[in-house]
Amino acid sequence: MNYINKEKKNGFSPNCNSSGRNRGEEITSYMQEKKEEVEKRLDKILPDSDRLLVHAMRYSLLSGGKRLRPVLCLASAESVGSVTEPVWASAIALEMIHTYSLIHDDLPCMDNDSLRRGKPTLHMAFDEATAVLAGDALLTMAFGVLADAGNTCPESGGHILQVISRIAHASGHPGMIEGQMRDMKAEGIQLGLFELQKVHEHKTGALIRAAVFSGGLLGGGNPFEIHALEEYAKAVGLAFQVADDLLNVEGDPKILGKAVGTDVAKKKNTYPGLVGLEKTKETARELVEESISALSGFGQKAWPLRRLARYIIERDF
Ligand code: GRG
Repeated sequence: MNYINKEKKNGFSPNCNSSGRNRGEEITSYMQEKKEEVEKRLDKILPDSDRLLVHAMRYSLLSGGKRLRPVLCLASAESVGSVTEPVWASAIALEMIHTYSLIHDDLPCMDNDSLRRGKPTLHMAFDEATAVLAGDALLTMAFGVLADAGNTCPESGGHILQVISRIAHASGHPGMIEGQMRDMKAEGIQLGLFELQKVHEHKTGALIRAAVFSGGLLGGGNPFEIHALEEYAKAVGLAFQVADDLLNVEGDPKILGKAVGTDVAKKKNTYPGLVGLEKTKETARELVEESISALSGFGQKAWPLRRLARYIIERDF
């Protein structure tokens, strides 16, 4: 899926870097490198065990995925400073929360999906009660990981508390769960564009914004930088969901690792359903440009964030 016609030069994001290497290739290896480190850390923090619960948690946590929220968190930290251990803790915690949300979202009482990341969903591979409990355990563990980072790095304590608060809001009733509730209750009811945007901002956008905020704050960003990162994340979060809506229409289930056409089948409110495919693609492009403009005051260190914004709407899965 490639909705970018031509790359806009804004002073920092030409197609090639100074060594002539293609930015598209570079972001792929950047993401791969981060993904591998995220997976190593997830594996270490939740080691294999003969306990059924741990086995179920690991089944979903280590079943692939793009690791986009951790990557955004790490890239945000790099754009303003550096990746410290508390940044890593946030990255790991965000992926645990994201995985829990997918497990619960796939349950028969929610979206009732049987395929995720190319594998049977957790309730299919185990059973429904185990899937509920594994999701619960991942969510609570995420906050333990953050608190432990505060204990290990007391000098970051104040910032870690801010991050805990932000992630709790983003994943809880003011954020992701409110989005899920709105989405569920709107099935079969035609929402307007404003209401649809609100669903997306809560359901998917809140955690993405929290990822960028956490990396920015713990990476050493100043209030101006954090403000710019928030603007970036707002546009990127919406672009992500708009792209997800498009993939549900035009994506390849083999590449996606999950079913397509489910939004229409379930009478879900989506951008393509509301404004059509062409307008949806245009919106995706505009959001990416908006996100990149928010970083106009940032230097070369923000190239992964800029390129990730493009990747988010160019991706095939
Ligand atoms: C807590 C039940 C509950 C739900 C929360 C976010 C959410 C609401 C549910 C997730 C379900 C979903 C399919 C949302 C649409 C967009 C989205 C989050 C897609 C999956 O995220 P990716 O593409 O997945 O980052 P990978 O597998 O790459 O991690």
